[in-house]
Amino acid sequence: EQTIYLKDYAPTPYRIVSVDLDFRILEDGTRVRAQLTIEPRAETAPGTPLVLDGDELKLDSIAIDGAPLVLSAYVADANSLTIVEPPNRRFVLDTQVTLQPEANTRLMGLYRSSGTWCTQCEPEGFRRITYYLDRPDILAPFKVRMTAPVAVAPVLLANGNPIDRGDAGDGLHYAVWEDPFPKPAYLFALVAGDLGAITDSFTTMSGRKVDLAIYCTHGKEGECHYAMDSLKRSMAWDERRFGREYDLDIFNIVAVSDFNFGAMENKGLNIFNDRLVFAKPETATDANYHGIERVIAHEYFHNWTGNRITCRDWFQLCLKEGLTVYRDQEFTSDERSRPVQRIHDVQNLRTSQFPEDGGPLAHPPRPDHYREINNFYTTTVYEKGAEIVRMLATLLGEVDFRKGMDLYFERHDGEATTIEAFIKVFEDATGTDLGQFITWYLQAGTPQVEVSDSFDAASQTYTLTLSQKVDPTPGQPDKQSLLIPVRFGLIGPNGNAMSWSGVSGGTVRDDLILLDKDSVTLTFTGVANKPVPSLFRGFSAPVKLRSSLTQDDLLFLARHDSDPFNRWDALQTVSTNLIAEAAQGRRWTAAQADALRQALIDTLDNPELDPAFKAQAIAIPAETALGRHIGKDVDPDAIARARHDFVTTLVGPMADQLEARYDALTVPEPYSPDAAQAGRRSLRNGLLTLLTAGSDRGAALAASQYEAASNMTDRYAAMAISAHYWTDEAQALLGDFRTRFAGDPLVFDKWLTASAQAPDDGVIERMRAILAAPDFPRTNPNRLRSLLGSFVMSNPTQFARADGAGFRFVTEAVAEIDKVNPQVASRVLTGFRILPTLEAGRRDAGRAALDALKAQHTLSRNVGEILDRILA
Ligand code: BAL
Ligand code: ZN
Repeated sequence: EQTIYLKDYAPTPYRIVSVDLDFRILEDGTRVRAQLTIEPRAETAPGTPLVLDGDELKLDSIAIDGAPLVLSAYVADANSLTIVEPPNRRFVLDTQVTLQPEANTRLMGLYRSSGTWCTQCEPEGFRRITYYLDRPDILAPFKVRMTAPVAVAPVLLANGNPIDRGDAGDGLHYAVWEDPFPKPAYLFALVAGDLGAITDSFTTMSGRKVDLAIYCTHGKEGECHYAMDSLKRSMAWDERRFGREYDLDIFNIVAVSDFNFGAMENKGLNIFNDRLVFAKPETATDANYHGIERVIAHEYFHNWTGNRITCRDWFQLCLKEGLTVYRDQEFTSDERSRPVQRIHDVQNLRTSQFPEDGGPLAHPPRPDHYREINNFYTTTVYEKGAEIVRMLATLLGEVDFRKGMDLYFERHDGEATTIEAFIKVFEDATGTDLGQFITWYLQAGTPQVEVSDSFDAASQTYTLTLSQKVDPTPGQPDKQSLLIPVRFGLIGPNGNAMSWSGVSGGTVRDDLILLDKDSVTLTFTGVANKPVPSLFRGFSAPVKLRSSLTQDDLLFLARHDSDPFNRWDALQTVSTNLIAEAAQGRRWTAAQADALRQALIDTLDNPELDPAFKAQAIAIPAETALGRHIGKDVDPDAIARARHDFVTTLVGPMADQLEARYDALTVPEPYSPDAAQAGRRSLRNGLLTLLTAGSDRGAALAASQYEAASNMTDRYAAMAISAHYWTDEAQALLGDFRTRFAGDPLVFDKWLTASAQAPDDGVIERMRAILAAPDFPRTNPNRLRSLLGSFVMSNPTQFARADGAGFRFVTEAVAEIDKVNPQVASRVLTGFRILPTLEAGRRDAGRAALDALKAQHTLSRNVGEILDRILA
């Protein structure tokens, strides 16, 4: 199968000057007429063929400048339309194709979701709508006319501004939309359906009024208000923080039920997975509200970082995604709590990106080859991409970072550009050489940083050595040293920050060490006492830190560090070390457990810490996180046992105290999704988790919390905790939840997730039954991911069962899903990336399941690529 290489990039011989589309949308099919104004580039040799992309299109007619083409003038095959000898001047190519949106279960191109016609074009869906140069460096203004039955589709939306609408006879009506901003085809969108809406407006910083609307299924309007509020706050934030104003007079969002991504940033017409729009307290959790706010912001921010400035080719995906994730993380940090958000984002990075970067699917944030671009919408491109932008901001400082961003918007507005151009604006705006820094984009793998230190009391000298190393990754055996920003502080015996009079041996700027070689040794003079170093404050670089700190040092940091991230991380490191060692046969001492217990109690009692932070601080690392920490010959059952023993040891003596705090922690009513209330709920549910995991009192508390809950956050937490620890009440609660919320698909997803995480031996049979039920919506990505994604990513003892039953269940499901929606199938399959970390028996069982998948089925390019990379 064909591999595409970055080094082969070349502009097309022809450009598209403008696009005129006419959609006739009918129940029995959609006819698309495209009039593309095309011209050869100055350097194009006359007679060079024009090759347009196409996928599953049925060509009805083709003409150039009004004259139908004879059969010998063009070739239409499965993936392209070639005009053998186009005119050597500007011309209009006029094609007509017929689509069957009803049959489009891949959800790429034009498809139907609950009766609504909608589109998804990124990355290569537009070629499923019409023949086109379907690549992001082809930018053109679009005009779109849509005709559809007025009864079924009274709402007709596309990008840009509405310029005309009216009656088309025979029960049809039409609308015309025009987008004045040239755009790549991946940002094209249309929606036709019978939808309700809420409307609002936003006045921009220059005083322009923008009409806002969120469209949804009738009856769901009341659940769109938090999304609308998030949108308005996003628009205001981007003006304040980045000076970016919205550029059209209208901004529409549409929520649909069947969607591969979370949402899509189409110009002026964002289309959303409805799980990231709808929220009401009885059915949405605090985490759902948080997710809605974040993704609404993310898609809106793409208007500048993605749409106004787009990517030259798909290798540059993280140019828009990493940067936009950085922007949405900053938005949430400003709107909520910065430290809590940082911990949340780093946990997500460690949970999803680090394992990707350390396994068979590792790739650089800017890859240099792919078989299927859909497989590169990864956490490396998104979340590591965001970390790289964050490091840039750390290295340059806020003022210079903003100068670079301003230059980026000024220099590249309207362009399709590259990572190199992005880095160059920061060099030009600030005079900084970023030649070494760009390696972060080009090199895969998580750096490991080792630390050693020593103190000489006589000379009052403190020596700190930092070394970096990146293990080989697929295709990249040799690694270069990176420029790693290390934010740090030295903490004295009394818990206060220590100063020094001089430092030599490397570059230290204020609280920032630049680790720019394989190893750097810094000598600090004028240091009065032996300090405890606090390194990578705020997680200043996406690395794995191997420090030589003792448990005492770590608990000292947990109490005294002025950096909240490192306080949290110190506690996590202590419990990770103790459980991981126990899983490998070295049990903790009573003194170690006592000291950690006391540190947790002190954290809970500290009036200066906010509840959301406390909830993060008392959390015990997940089994999957412990498996990653151990890294090789992992036996998930041994980890689960060690974790269970450890939590029991830890919680036993403080169960009374935890329960008293649980009882005393009240959350004001009525429900509000704000950060303060959500933080109190998360602490209360964190206490419930500890009590359930480590004592025999949690189960009953969870059951009564489930009954008494007045919001989904508390009800879902009680059920999910019970299922996760498989309490005696778990099955009854799951059963009640299922019937109580029957008919609400997004709540059904929660039930699927909790069900898939049950660790008991019956879980696979129950999941088989769920999937086999005749009414299971097997074409809906949310349902499939809630069940299978949750299972592969967070049920390690059952997914990686020694007898291979978990692996086989998943590969059999993947084979079925692949026929319907390859993107969903390949995403589920990525769960097998853990194979190299497992002990030999489980590893072999996993490979056997993958080998059988490969041997027994005709697989999509999506699944085939992931499979081959894991098996390589
Ligand atoms: N561009 C695809 C969805 C997103 O990242 O916003
Ligand atoms: Zn994005």
